[in-house]
Amino acid sequence: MAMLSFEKKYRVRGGTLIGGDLFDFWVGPFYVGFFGLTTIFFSALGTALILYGAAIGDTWNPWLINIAPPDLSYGLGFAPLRDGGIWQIVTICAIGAFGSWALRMVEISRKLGMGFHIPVAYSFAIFAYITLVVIRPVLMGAWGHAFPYGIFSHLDWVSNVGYQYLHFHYNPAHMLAVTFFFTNCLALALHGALVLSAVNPQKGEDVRFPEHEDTFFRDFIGYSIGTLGIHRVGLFLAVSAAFWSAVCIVISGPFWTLGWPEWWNWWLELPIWYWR
Ligand code: UQ1
Repeated sequence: MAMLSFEKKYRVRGGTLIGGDLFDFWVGPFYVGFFGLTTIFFSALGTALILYGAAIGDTWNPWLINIAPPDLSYGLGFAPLRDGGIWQIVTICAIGAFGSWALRMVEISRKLGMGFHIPVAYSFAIFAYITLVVIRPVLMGAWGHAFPYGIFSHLDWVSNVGYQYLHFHYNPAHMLAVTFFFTNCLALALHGALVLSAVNPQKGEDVRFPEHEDTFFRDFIGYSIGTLGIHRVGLFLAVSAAFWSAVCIVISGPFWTLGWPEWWNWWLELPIWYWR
């Protein structure tokens, strides 16, 4: 396996959270570590269970394979394998795999003496998933409130849960989440375009540096956030999108049971409409 010239210098011992030197090795370009092994264990077991669930299910059509959570009548108890138990173990495997993946990021960051921004950012995605399949179902008293693992089946779940609250787009936290997703998209498009326009010139042209990037935005909107600042904004927008997504679903049911359009009645009930 070819090694990039800098890899020799940075492939140093240490930084592990668990296991000391025992799992402190690489396979080809990949760092392994204790959490590399647990990632492989949970992903392999979870995938095998999904395949088993598909095998005892009605279809091999990849769009229609469905691993459903237990019926609401099971509450927060364990269900038999064929009755939602597979979904429960797959969920444990998914959380185990995502958590292991985050802790492997932590070990690699420690090894390299870097900040923990990457695992912290990724943990917002894990938090959003755990909100859907653990926190909200626990608050509502049944695993059956979680979403099923399947392409069409999870789309149906999203649609049905949305209509349960009449019009989900009136959910203020959903509004925030959507706004963060769109703004994140705008920021990454601006950033990608700006960097390419400066440092990937046509043949024969010179590379432009941050002074040019700053000047473009000073000329354009009177303000440049700077080369470090744009990455701070990007991280903030991205984790905020995941965070408010989690908030918008966890408040639907546990904290608000009516239609979301009705939530806005507080506005109509403000004592300022006297003159209407
Ligand atoms: C920006 O100001 C900047 O600093 C030079 C970047 O760094 C390369 C950028 O990528 C972008 C997109 C901007 C402009 C962004 C804002 C919020 C003014």
